[in-house]
Amino acid sequence: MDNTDTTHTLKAVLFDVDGTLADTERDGHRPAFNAAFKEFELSWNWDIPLYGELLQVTGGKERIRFYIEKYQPDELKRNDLDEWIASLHKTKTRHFKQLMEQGEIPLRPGVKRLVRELRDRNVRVAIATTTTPENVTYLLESTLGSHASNFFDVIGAGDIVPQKKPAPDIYYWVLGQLQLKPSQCIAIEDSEHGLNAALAAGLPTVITVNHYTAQQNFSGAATVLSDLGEPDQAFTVLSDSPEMKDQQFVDVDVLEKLLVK
Ligand code: XBP
Ligand code: MG
Repeated sequence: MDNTDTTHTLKAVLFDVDGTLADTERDGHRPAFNAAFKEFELSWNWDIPLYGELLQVTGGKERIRFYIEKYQPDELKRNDLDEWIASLHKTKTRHFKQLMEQGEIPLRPGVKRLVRELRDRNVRVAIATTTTPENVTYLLESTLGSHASNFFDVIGAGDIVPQKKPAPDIYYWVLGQLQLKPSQCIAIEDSEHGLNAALAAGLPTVITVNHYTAQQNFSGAATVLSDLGEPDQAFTVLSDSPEMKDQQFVDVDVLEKLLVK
């Protein structure tokens, strides 16, 4: 590598939240949606397989609408449909907060270690997610402590951009806030929609798969891993990635290698 070439020095890592920082979808968002449905006296129940199908639509309000269109079309007759969905979703966010406060959803392997290393090595840390901004705070505070949001230089979340992933809008927004080029950054994602959003913004992307995303198409990813790994808990490499040879976990040095690949 040409050490004078600063365009290929890692300046920031942009983390997705749901499924990447923590397994929030199955045991966080899904039960929160179900609790909101109950509070609204709806007989709807999003079980684990159905929620997997619904994850093709990103964003909670958008996901509820998609479900109504497909499975509860009678509700489309409501003349206050938009407001009703917004209110149902607000209730879901309250339940999600309660679940996070119970502290039962841990960060995925390697997340805390890597965030700390990035900060120690002056690589900026950012978030790019479709989830509601409050949810990011709830998760970070329940896992990293009450000042956790301060560890992140930029937090891009929810409705601040017109289009959610797989559109690249949220990544463009975060890159704009960081005032960095995509060639100076790496995205970490868990899903095909997330990968497509990051790639469309020009970002090299590391995938850490989970229960819902393991079978998805990750072509174009810099590498596909089981998780970020820990020194005593090696990741599994799921793609053909020479940079990952002899590597047990993701650290700043290996991210630098992925940047120039
Ligand atoms: C996450 C999402 C979110 C959550 C729910 O996608 O799609 O909608 O499921 O959050 P990604 P809200 O990980 O790609 O950002 O209900 O707050 O929208
Ligand atoms: Mg995700």
